[in-house]
Formats: sequence, C-alpha cells, structure tokens
Amino acid sequence: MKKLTILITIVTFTLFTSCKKDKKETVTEDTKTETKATNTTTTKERKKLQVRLESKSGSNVSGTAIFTQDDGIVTMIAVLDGLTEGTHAIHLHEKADCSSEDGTSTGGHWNPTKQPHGEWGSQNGYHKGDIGNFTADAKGNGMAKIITDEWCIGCGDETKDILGKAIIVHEGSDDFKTQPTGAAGGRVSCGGIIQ
Ligand SMILES: [Cu+2]
Ligand SMILES: [Zn+2]
Repeated sequence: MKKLTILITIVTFTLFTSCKKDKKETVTEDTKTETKATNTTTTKERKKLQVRLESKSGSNVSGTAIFTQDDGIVTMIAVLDGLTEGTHAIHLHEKADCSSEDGTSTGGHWNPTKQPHGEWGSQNGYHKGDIGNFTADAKGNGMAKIITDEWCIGCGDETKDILGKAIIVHEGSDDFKTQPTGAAGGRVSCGGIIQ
C-alpha cells in the first residue's frame, strides 16, 4: 500500500511538472523576475518611462505605453483606444520622430541586429521592434504587452536600448512574413520613446 502511495505521488508530480513546462514563456519570465527580485532586493534598480501615443493618418487612435525595467527585464504595457475592432500590429520603429502626419518620420522597424522581419522569438529571426499583434474590442479598446530581457531602458547597448525609438500602431495586422514590414498597413498611432 505504501508503495502504491509513493507511485501515485511520483505520477502526480511528473504530470504537474510536465504541465508547468507547457505554460507560456511570459509566465516563466514573470516567475524569473519575481525570484530575481527577492534575491537582489538591496541592489534592485527599477526604471520607468511613460510614452503618450498620438493619432496619425487621420485616425482617432491614442493611448499610453508604460515601460518598466526591473533587474534587466523590460515590461511594456500599451493601452489604446479609438481603434477599429480586430487585430492590429504594434512595433518599435527606428526614430522617436512622430512629426509627420502619417508616422513615416519614425523610419522602418527598429532592427539593430540586422535580422529578417518576423514573429517575436521566431527561430527564423525577428526585429527587436517586432512586438506583434494585439486585439481591439468592439468599443475600440486594446492592450498590448511584452516582457523581455532583449530590451533595456537607457543602457547604451545599441542592440537593446529602446530610448530614441518610436512605438507605432498599425491599421492592420502583421502577417510575420512580408519583408520588411509585415504588411500591417498605415500607421494610426505614434509615440516617441524619450525621457
Ligand atoms: Cu510598424
Ligand atoms: Zn519588423
């Protein structure tokens, strides 16, 4: 009987462990951040930056993006309204210059590592600005989120530093295939990432 109990315990544990592995990468990142944070409370350095996104190309899309950096992990949460219902691409583009009416003054996708355009994390490569797609509801509200150690706020490493770049929200969705843009259509909202 005792042996059976032990066996059941082992089976349950194995199942639990394998289930855990299936969870999304972002969840793992979260856990990592928490563990690191508790280990390094005394040396923890937290950075925060808020970016306002303004309407472009005659749209009504505006919002706010908040970037935080905690012990080498950057989290971006962008909240937008005035969108058309459905999927929209969101990227970081090269220059924090939203002066043009259509947002093209921000240049192309931020791509400091000279990779092809793609889905974030893809083995075939992706731009450091390829955040991806998010969904807007019937009221035109949407939220995009990314947690990554591939960015930093003001560290000076040109392959990681998001300062001086722009956030662009697109009219359509990113197909993760078309080079070098993802064929996401016009630029409906823009925000320069500056301190
Ligand atoms: Cu874009
Ligand atoms: Zn791209």
